[in-house]
Amino acid sequence: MDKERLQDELRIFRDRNFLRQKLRSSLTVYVLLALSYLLIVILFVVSLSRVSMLSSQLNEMRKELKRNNSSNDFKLFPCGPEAREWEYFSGKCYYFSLHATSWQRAKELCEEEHSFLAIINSHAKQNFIMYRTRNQRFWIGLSDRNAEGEWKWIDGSDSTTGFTYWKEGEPNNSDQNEDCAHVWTYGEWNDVHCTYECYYICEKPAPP
Ligand SMILES: *[C@@H]1O[C@H](CO)[C@@H](O)[C@H](O)[C@H]1NC(C)=O
Ligand SMILES: *[C@@H]1O[C@H](CO)[C@@H](O)[C@H](O)[C@H]1NC(C)=O
Ligand SMILES: *[C@@H]1O[C@H](CO)[C@@H](O)[C@H](O)[C@H]1NC(C)=O
Ligand SMILES: [Ca+2]
Ligand SMILES: [Ca+2]
Repeated sequence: MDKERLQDELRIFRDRNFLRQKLRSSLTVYVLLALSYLLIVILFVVSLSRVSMLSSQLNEMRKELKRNNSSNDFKLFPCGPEAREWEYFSGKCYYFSLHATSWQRAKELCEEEHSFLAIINSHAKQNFIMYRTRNQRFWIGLSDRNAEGEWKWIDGSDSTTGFTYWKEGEPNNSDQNEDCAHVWTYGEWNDVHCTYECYYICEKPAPP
């Protein structure tokens, strides 16, 4: 009788022990699982930040390359690689039109491009324009529309006191109706009626 009870108690004790052990081991598994989740999360965050760092570095490099490229382009095209129809000369940009129009319309077209009809105030500029216009008629920013015989540049400056390059016998105000100036053969200037249609030259400062 006593022996049987002893054996029973022993069995209960063993079962309890077994249960405790089982509990302990599953706890360890949970802890390990939690730890590995944490590790994965940390690794993920770290690699994400590395990737974003790398991509921002790449972006910077790409920007620098672009900047380098565009500074090279600006050496070749000082008026801007996207505005190659503008020709650079001595700190200014010039546009030589491909269409003929009246002086007033030419003035407006230049203004639409944030520029103005060319002002020729030096021999160097006169030469540049002469070579470029090749004996064709091109409007310049010179007129006596406001007062007959008072030739003024489009910026208001008086042309009679500064550089001039009139063709001999010009301005002749033919038919009392020639108030706008253009360059012509040998780049020499002539007055003609302002509704005459010819090419035109726009001018603006070169970009910094
Ligand atoms: C850009 O040009 C500068 C010098 O002009 C040079 O030091 C730099 O390495 C260049 N950058 C790239 C990305 O080529
Ligand atoms: C820089 O210019 C070269 C050729 O001049 C071109 O092959 C390259 O794609 C350009 N790079 C960028 C970032 O614009
Ligand atoms: C006056 O100038 C015009 C050009 O604008 C020319 O055709 C004409 O022959 C000139 N007249 C005289 C008298 O020189
Ligand atoms: Ca006139
Ligand atoms: Ca004339």
